[in-house]
Amino acid sequence: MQECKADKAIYRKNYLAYPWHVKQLDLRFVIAAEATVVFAEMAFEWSEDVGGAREIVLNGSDLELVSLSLNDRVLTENDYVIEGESLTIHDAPRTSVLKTEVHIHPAANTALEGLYLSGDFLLTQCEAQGFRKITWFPDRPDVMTTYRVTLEADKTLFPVLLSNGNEVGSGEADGGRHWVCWHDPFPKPSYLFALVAGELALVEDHFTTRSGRDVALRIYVEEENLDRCDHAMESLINAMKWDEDRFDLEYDLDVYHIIATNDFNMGAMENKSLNIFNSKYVLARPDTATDVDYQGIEGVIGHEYFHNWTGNRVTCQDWFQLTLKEGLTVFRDEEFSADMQSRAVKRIQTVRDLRLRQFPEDDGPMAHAIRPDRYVEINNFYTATVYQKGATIIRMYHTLLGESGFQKGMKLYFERHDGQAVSCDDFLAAMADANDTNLDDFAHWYSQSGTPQVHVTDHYDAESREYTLTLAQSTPATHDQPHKRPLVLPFALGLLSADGTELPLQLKGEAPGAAGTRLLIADKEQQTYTFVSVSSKPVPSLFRDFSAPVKVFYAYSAQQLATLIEHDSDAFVRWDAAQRMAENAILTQCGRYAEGQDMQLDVALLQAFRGILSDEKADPALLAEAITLPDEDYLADQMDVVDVDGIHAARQFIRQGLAVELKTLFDKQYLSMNDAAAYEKTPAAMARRSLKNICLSYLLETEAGESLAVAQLDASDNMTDTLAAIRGLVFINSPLAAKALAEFESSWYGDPLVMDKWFIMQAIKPGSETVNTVRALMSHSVFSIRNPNKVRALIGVFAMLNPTGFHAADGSGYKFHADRVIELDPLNPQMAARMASAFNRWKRYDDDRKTLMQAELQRISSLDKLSGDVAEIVNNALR
Ligand code: 7ML
Ligand code: ZN
Repeated sequence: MQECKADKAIYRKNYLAYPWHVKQLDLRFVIAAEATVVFAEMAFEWSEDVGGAREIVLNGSDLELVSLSLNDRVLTENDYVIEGESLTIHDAPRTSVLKTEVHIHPAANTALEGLYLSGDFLLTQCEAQGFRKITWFPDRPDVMTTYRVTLEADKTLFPVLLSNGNEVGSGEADGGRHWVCWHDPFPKPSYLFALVAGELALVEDHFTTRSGRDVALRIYVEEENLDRCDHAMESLINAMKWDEDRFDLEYDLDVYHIIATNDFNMGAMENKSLNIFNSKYVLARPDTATDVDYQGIEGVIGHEYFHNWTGNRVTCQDWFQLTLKEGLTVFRDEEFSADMQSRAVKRIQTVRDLRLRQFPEDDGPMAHAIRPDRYVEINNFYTATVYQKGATIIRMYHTLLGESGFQKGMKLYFERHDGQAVSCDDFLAAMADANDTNLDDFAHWYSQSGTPQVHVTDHYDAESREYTLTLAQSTPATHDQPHKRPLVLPFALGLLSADGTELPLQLKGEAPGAAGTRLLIADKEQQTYTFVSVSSKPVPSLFRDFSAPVKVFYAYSAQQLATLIEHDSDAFVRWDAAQRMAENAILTQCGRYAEGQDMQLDVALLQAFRGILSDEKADPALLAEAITLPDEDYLADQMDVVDVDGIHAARQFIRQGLAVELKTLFDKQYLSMNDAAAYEKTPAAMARRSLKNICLSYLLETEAGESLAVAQLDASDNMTDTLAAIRGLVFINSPLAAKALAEFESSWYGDPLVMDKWFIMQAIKPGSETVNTVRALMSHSVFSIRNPNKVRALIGVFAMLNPTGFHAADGSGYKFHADRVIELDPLNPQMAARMASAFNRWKRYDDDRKTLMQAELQRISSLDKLSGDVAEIVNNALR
């Protein structure tokens, strides 16, 4: 099995341009849920400059081929070869018009890739390789053409018929049928094709672009969701305006469509002028969606909109270049959110997420560079590495070149490549050329996997008033790359005096400079900086704003961390110092727990939290971040052998200790944030709710907590406060939790998105009993293994966000989860593979757990009919 999958690997170095130019693609769909007929007509022209054998190779998967003709001659089985997912026609004329007819079966499509059914309507998902499930075509991103699409269907069942571009015709047909024709003037790769057909309700607004183009903005949803589209529409308008103001990029068509569906494997999809969204990232009303949901919608609406330039106008040459569009677009959506909300809070959340999800990936069996060199199943490479780490690499260009240098690079990138499918090298070249600089060394960030470690040491000489700082960087070997080289690290540094004043940074040999952050470039294995005229032993403030995606090691004393927490000018460093202090405290107690000793509350941490909580001028959202303890998974990542129960016990012990000791302060902050004001969705109101609810979570560790939560629940006029209260009751095992959950269930039974939250609250509850709850909830009438949001809410959350549940010592969590992977695989391989990755880090646990997880991985791997998706994940994990 392992060998046969390895044979199917695709290598970046084998890239060959497609030897044909496709001048135009005409598609006609005769739509019905059970069987849809697809007629395609494509005009091929031989590209002299590419050469090679004059054969036409097309991709197709699960297609019922009805007919195939070349230049109006019907081809028989002797004229072409179908092998696996490709169809080859030999010796095609230099100008070839190919016509095909295929039948496909949307209602039977449970993989949610290609054309499929969601509720009563049909829709498509083509990225990365779903178009081949719709019709035979060169389904690769470097084949771009213009699409003309005619959709024909029953008018009652499918009143709305949408595809990319502009509507160019419509009419009635016999038998209560109708048709609509769409034309997209921009050449695009097949992965950006989309169609939607069904009965959908519409919310409409419009946007006038800077040059005066009036764009119709239409959000299509199921009728009952019409009152939940305001925030998505507002976010879209903000995104359109922001891209003009910040990136000088304007929208290029007269319509922009967004469709919300409950059945979607991912977050959303940027199909040209016809974005398709998981309803989670569109629908919101204060009583149904939390502040985090509102922020998620703003970010994802922005993300998909920004793809119109970074992804659609300029796309990827091949799928190895995925980060070209994704890393860049994530960077853009992060900046959009930072400009809309609080920049500092956004940065902290981004870094927390990177450390929690991407760092472990970079140290596991699926470690890969942001531009990988090989893959078996491309769907497995829509990863935190390609997206989030990719975005940090774009951010480093920005840090190195500055906003104006970066924008110059973007401008040149579009000047050179608008309308093309290009590579990461082309992006780098545009950045370098526009700034008249050489970025060749920086390019290694694209090809090297693993998280660099930076060990920092320093020395202060009171007599000479010299301070030397040494950075030693190294990247541990990963499964794919045994040898690593030093990378270019933008190193933003500040120095504080012991009393917290910012010191000037004057390198030896330089004239005196100003105090503040200084950007240095560390690109060698070891680098030493000597600063002169340093008045006292400084506290180094390292990698301000997380200027490079590295793990920083420096032996901070508790006193130094306290100085940074209290005084540093960089909000990220203040937060990071508090996280470090909490991490040290928890891991120390975890060690004591393992030795059977009593745990103790760390005095420095208590003191630091007292200081943080007493700050009445700070942004409440930043305060909330500062008092959020590191996640259990993050803490696990810092141990050589993960002690699941020890981490949980120690973190809980510290939480409770802080709650008891600082109860007065938590109370005070809670009360001052808990003004009786009516719900508002402003950043300021969201910030206040975030601090209020983190305070509540601490107060729930004290006796007074339960009644506070109940009062909050009764008074709540929004989902953020409601959920925080119920989650808290569930978490502390309150006898009132069951009633709260039951009431929540009966209020929201008919609402799929809200019911996801109900499943999550139960799946996330710590402890080895939760597997039984989760198993029982699978029989709940609202649960369906076919629905990705439900699978993520119940099964994904249990396996990935509930360490003490999933890693129960008896292996019950593992067995349950492996059964789910096996159950999902034939239905939806992409989702099954995502779920299977929960076992990826099995080698980091104790021997008993290792044995249990390995056995489950082997059980999955030995199945007869395993998808390539799951096989790649599981075989990598076992290797
Ligand atoms: C990232 C997406 C996919 C997969 C969306 C699917 C997308 C591919 C698609 C950031 C914000 C929102 C969604 C995603 C995401 C995994 C993550 N092209 O636009 O990248
Ligand atoms: Zn994207």
